[in-house]
Amino acid sequence: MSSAEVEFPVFMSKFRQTFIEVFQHRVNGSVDFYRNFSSYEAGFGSPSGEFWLGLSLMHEMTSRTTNELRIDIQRANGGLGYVVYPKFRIEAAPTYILRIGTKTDYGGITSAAADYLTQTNDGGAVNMAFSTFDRDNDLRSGSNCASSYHGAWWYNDCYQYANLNGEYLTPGTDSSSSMSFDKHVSLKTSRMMFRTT
Ligand SMILES: [Ca+2]
Repeated sequence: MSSAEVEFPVFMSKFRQTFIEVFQHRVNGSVDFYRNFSSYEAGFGSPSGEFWLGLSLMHEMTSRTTNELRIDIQRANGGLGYVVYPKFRIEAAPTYILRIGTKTDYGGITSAAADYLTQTNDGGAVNMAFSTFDRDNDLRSGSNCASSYHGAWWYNDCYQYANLNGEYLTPGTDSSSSMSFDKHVSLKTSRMMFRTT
């Protein structure tokens, strides 16, 4: 056995214990998140600032391992919230369907709000395809949720209340097209990440 074959499993073990991949981060509205489907597929922005990693890479990174999703939010008043979902996976192109299980942990938001993403009706994002203003994969007939709410998301018909790629407005602004998570109020920051479990 070569040394490379011996060392590889050790490296993987360390990797799996410490690896956290942030795939969405917004802090000040400096990057425009109202983008087309190919932008969301390829990713945009900078990891040192605001960015979206890209659906193609997210699929590659979640398709061979078991991962959990964590979402961190900060409100206009500085209040923090988070929620964790198991079994996070992004399905393959062309629609990049979102898979997650029922929440395993949460704080700073209500239990009911932590379940909005996993509702299978009434606007839940789970099992939905990804939509942008130029790619209507949502369940609302006659209009495009991404266009209606200035976002890009796993829209259902259309959403409640998670719209984390919505418009960055002055934090605290009451708006259904804003960067929001548990109510129609614009957040100050948003961070979405996953790790292998
Ligand atoms: Ca539609």
